[in-house]
Formats: sequence, C-alpha cells, structure tokens
Amino acid sequence: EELIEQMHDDLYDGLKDEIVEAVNILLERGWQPYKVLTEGLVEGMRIVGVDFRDGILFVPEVLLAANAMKAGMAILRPLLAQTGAPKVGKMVIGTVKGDIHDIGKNLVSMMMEGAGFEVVDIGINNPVEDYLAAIEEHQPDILGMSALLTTTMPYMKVVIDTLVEKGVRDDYIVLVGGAPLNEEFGKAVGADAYCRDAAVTVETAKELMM
Ligand code: B1M
Repeated sequence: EELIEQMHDDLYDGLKDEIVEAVNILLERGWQPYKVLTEGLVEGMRIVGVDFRDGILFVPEVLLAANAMKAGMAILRPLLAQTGAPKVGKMVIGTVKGDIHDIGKNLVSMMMEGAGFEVVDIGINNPVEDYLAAIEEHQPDILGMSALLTTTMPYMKVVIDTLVEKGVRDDYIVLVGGAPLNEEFGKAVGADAYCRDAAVTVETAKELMM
C-alpha cells in the first residue's frame, strides 16, 4: 500500500494534517482502525525511533512526529473504544517520575478501553504520591506503569515497594511496560507481569482478572 509508505514519510516529517488525512482515507477504504494504528502510526514511529537513536533526528523533530502521531490516534481512539461491552475492570495508568514519554501509554489506554476496561490515565512524570492518590481515589483492579528510559524504569520498584510497605500491594494487579523493560525486570521489581505491547497488556489484564 503506497499510502502507508507515504504515512511513514509524513510522520517522519511531522506533517500532522497529512497524517490526519491519510488516517481518514484508509478508514474510508475500509481499513480496520487497529490496522491503521499498527501498520501506519506505530510502524512509522518505530522508524523515527531508529533515526533518533542514530543521531539523524533530534528532539524537536521527534516531537513533531509525536504530535502528528497523536493527531492520528485521536481519530482512532473513539473507534477502538466502540465496544458497548460491559466494563470488565478498571485500570489506573501513568508514566513514572522523570519520564515524559506518553505515546505508548496512551496506546495502551486506548486498547484497554477498546477491550472494555475503564481507564484512568494520570499522565506523565508521576511520583509515588500521585500513584497512591489515584488508586485511593479510583480503587482500580489494575495499576499500570510505563517507562521509556533506562534511567526512570527503576522507579517502578519504588512505587511497588511503597505499596508493599503500606500493606496494599496485593490489592492490585500491577502491570509494567515500556520499550527498555523485559520480563526479568518485571519480576525483579515485583510486578505481576511485564507487557510487551498494548495487545499483550489487554490479554494479560484479562487473564489476571479471572
Ligand atoms: Co525519547 N527516548 N527521549 N522522546 N523517544 C527513546 C525512549 C530512546 C529509546 C530513543 C533512542 O535513543 N533510540 C531513548 C532512551 C534511551 C534509554 O533510556 N536507553 C530516548 C531518550 C534518550 C530521550 C531523551 C533523554 C532525549 C534528550 O532529551 N536528550 C528525552 C527524555 C525526556 C524525559 O522523558 N525526561 C526524550 C524525549 C523524547 C520526546 C519528548 C522528543 C519524544 C516523546 C514524546 C511523547 O511521548 N509525547 C520522544 C520519543 C517519541 C521517543 C521514541 C522515538 C519513540 C517512543 C514512542 O512513542 N514509541 C523512542 C525510541 C523508541 O522507543 N523507538 C525514544 C512508540 C510507542 C507506541 O511505543 O512507547 O515502546 P512504546 O510503547 C509500547 C510498549 O513499550 C508498551 O506498549 C506500547 C504500545 O505497544 N508499553 C506499555 C509502553 N508503556 C506501557 C505501559 C504498560 C504496558 C505496556 O502498562 C501496563
């Protein structure tokens, strides 16, 4: 599909209007929202990530790409959430302290909503106090944490250790995710599971809710 390649280029160039247009065209052509998301936006951002790592793209350019991706996601969000199914559970999710990456977290939120979960998104750069306040207020079944930096991912252990100290760790299913994590890390910090991507998060959440 030519349009998909064009989308990757437009995302790379941070062209928000073009991304919005391409998403709408693909939907009109009958593409499933999930397919537009994964093959268009997520794949495009993966390419951006490679060139960011290699020093070909810099923060301002990546921010533009992220903005364009968010504009595309905004169109897909209601479509992915259209389920009408009864709520299967509640999740509080946020990116940990020191970390402002939120695209992956937003994607997880969207997919969880689409699967019938109620999601309370507490945003980025959350110190332990914010997680505690949110779970107290919303009484979720699941606490989700996201980290994209090797320097911020250890903070997940701070949050989980605090839950243990307060004697409430076992009141919640704790799921962690983010590109630099792995299964071993998830175990080491005391999470119930590491989730590789948004789809795996949905599967894991459903499994652990049973
Ligand atoms: Co950042 N950045 N960034 N960045 N950035 C990375 C993460 C990096 C890998 C790039 C690189 O070098 N290749 C690198 C980290 C290196 C490391 O730690 N080892 C990096 C760096 C270094 C930085 C800065 C330090 C750069 C600087 O300032 N010098 C800085 C840090 C700022 C901070 O947080 N304090 C920074 C800033 C930024 C931008 C602001 C420019 C922008 C973020 C915009 C935004 O999020 N609003 C940005 C971006 C966009 C990226 C890359 C290119 C893309 C991340 C992304 O959105 N991916 C990224 C490179 C990469 O990962 N390839 C990079 C798409 C997204 C769909 O995937 O987030 O992995 P992902 O989420 C997946 C899964 O991981 C999982 O499901 C998602 C969907 O399938 N998942 C979860 C994620 N969270 C989950 C939570 C769950 C479950 C699953 O809970 C249950």
